[in-house]
Amino acid sequence: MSISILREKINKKEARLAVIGLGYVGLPVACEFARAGFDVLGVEIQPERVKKINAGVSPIEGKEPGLTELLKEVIGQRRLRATTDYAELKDRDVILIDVETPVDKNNIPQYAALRAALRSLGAVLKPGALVIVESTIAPRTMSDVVLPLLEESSGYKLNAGFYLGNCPERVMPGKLLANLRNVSRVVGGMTPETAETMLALYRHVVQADLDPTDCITAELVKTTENAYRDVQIAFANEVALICEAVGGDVWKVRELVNKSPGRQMHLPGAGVGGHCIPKDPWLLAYGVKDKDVLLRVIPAARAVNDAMPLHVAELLQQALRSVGCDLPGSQILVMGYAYLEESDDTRNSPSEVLVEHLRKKGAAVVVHDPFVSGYQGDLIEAARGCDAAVVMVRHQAYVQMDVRRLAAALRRPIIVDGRNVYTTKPDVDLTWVLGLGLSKKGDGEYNIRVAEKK
Ligand code: SAJ
Repeated sequence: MSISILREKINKKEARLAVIGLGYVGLPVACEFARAGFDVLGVEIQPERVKKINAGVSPIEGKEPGLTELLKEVIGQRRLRATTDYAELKDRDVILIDVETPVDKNNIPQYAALRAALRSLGAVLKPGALVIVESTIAPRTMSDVVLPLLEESSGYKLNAGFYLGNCPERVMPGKLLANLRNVSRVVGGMTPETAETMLALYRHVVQADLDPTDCITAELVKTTENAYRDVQIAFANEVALICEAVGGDVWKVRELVNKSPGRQMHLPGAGVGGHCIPKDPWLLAYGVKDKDVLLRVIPAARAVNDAMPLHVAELLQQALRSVGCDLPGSQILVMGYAYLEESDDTRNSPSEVLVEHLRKKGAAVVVHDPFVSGYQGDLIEAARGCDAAVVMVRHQAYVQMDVRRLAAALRRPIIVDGRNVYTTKPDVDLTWVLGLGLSKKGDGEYNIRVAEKK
């Protein structure tokens, strides 16, 4: 089938779609195109997920406004069906690939899921089909990995037997459907005509800008936009360290810096977690792995952000020592285990790093998080018997709580605030709160006057 005929079929919603990988990206994508009126086949390797989805039950944890209802609707209308059988892809005109693309502990991209999907798809690929990779991938992955694998496994040639593009997703947990509809997309085609055809497809779902371009640009934009955020956060964290050392208040500094035109200093904090920001800078860096380019800023930013949970642990240890205690033998309350406020997502959570470190230092740790199962419950009860507390996530439950009650429940009213939950609250007596990015006074005394042990 020629690409112009395929484009016509897409315009008329007669093209039969497939989504490979029904995770937190693929499932909403499949639902959205089904809602738009397409016949969508979802291919997923986990039989349990397939069963749940075909029963109209979303396997995605956490609050995703509208997703459960939409899934029920499109399953009921038989517009979406899930399967584990790749052979069912043989009659699909457009296939979107939404599989995971993690990096390993050496920050090398792990494309096993992507390669497996491409091999299985290639074996049954319908001639003239359009394949679109939506997963986040390192620059040059489309040309060096996806294209050769698809040609080899299908026996077809690009732009003769199939068409190929890259349209990176821009979704965020908690706003999956909203982001899909309202956030602009970079639409990278291996040819301008393929990009045009991709625009025809995404226009059925995306109400924001669709920016046609080539594949290398699409790969660069996605990884760069997250590396940008990581570097910005690292800069804010480094300013916080400077403020602590010279008697500043990073929150006041940030507020006034951002009054300067064109400045947008990000929020310093106890670390950078999630499924995107810690990973995508390494995907970007991987794109130049065998090129004569020396990267310094991007790796350094990762190092700064990865060290923040350990810096919070240092603040805690110094505060404990200022009252004659220390980490060994102490019991510490860690407030927040998710990587982001108002979320239950714990992927790459900075709290995980902190908890492991404190335990290695001989401290007992009590974890609390209103969203993460296993760590919910009454915070004040959790605080009883603890020597100090560390705020790692800016959950609203912590923001709204009366910090004096927390201080009173702790054995020592030491609260290390890694997310500026209490440090700038006017009614909070800094007697109890040691804030990341706030000055330490004089000879090591902290912006904390710790009440004597109860
Ligand atoms: N964080 C800071 N300081 C900041 C911002 C974030 O320390 O100024 C920390 C957060 O606490 C968290 C981590 O960084 O631990 C990531 O936070 P995030 O707000 O970037 O949330 P993510 O990881 O869900 O990022 C996603 C990204 N979206 C995609 O990759 C499609 C990112 O590009 C978006 O900017 C972000 O959502 C968003 O704000 O929508």
